[in-house]
Amino acid sequence: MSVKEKVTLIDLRSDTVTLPTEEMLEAIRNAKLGDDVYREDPTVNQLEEMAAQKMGKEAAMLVPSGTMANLVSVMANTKRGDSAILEADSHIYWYELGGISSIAGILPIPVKGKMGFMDPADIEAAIRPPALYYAETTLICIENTHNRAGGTIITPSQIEAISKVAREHGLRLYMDGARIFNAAVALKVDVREFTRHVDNLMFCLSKGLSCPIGSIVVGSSEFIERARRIRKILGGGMRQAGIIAAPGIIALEKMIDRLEEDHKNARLLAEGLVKIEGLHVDLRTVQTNMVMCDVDGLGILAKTFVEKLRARGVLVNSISKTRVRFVTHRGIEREDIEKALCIIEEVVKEIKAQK
Ligand code: TLP
Repeated sequence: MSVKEKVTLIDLRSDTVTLPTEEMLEAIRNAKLGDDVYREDPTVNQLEEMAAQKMGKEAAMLVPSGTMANLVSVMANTKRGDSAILEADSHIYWYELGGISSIAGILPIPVKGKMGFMDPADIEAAIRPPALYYAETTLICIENTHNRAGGTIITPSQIEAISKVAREHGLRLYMDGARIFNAAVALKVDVREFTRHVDNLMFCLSKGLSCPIGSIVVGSSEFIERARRIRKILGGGMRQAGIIAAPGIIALEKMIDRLEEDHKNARLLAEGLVKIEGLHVDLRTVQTNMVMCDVDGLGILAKTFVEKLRARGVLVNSISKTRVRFVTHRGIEREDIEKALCIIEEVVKEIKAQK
């Protein structure tokens, strides 16, 4: 393909596709490094301190991915043979290869939520108390924002209600906060409003915050010490990890507030999509940087819709037979949304014409 013919792709598959900023690349080049397994990488130490402070917890630990952050955290919160309550559409349950069962030895108890929020009464009903025949429930996991529900926010008061159940039953409460800053920015509250009700959490640097790699586990010093040993067993002990931490510091300093732009673009996209006959978007779920769109009304499979958009330069993911997920991020501007909407409208017209 010549340069002229090269089509510019509008990549709405995920905020994980974001590339690092020039400033991040510069910071990687200049990072002060050491061996982080000896806790001697000054850049990692700085990032971990910053993250703990920002989240209002005692300590933090850098890990390579969100998946490892969740697995390490579940392991550090439980013992093999325990059970953990999680939302039936949660990332841990759907997209992490069942690692909490195959590696952590945990029985997951899925509870169906509404827009990602599990009713505390349903959680309470799902708890398996200590008894000879039960896998004792020791952990509740929540996800915020909730990915499969469409980037929906579990509000601080909802978390508080769940934490009450956790406390009453002596369970730990963990939050997969991969996109917790999206929730904080959308509600215009300090992120600690969300974190203060949970025992520990993780968040991702590599999504809307635009870092190339990395997630951070946050909690009490004692929890993080345990998590460090588990990270090492899983092969996640990193050496000069300052090259990962350096852009993370910039992310925490400079990339949080701009998430609001992603939210505005997601709104714009959603409002455009609802006007296209045959597509369905539940606007109540469009709270942050995602839009879930049902294409059932077109009488085609989501994956066929995805292929047709791809052929026209718009990249999205299907998440079920009928649903397509759009995610906005730093690489997407208002004009990209407008262009994507035009293309989607044309594709829908073509599909209808073929019927
Ligand atoms: N989510 C990815 C895919 O795996 C689906 C995406 O494109 O959204 N928790 C949540 C809530 C996530 O959305 C993700 C990634 C993870 C954990 C895992 O993070 P990584 O990809 O760093 O292992």
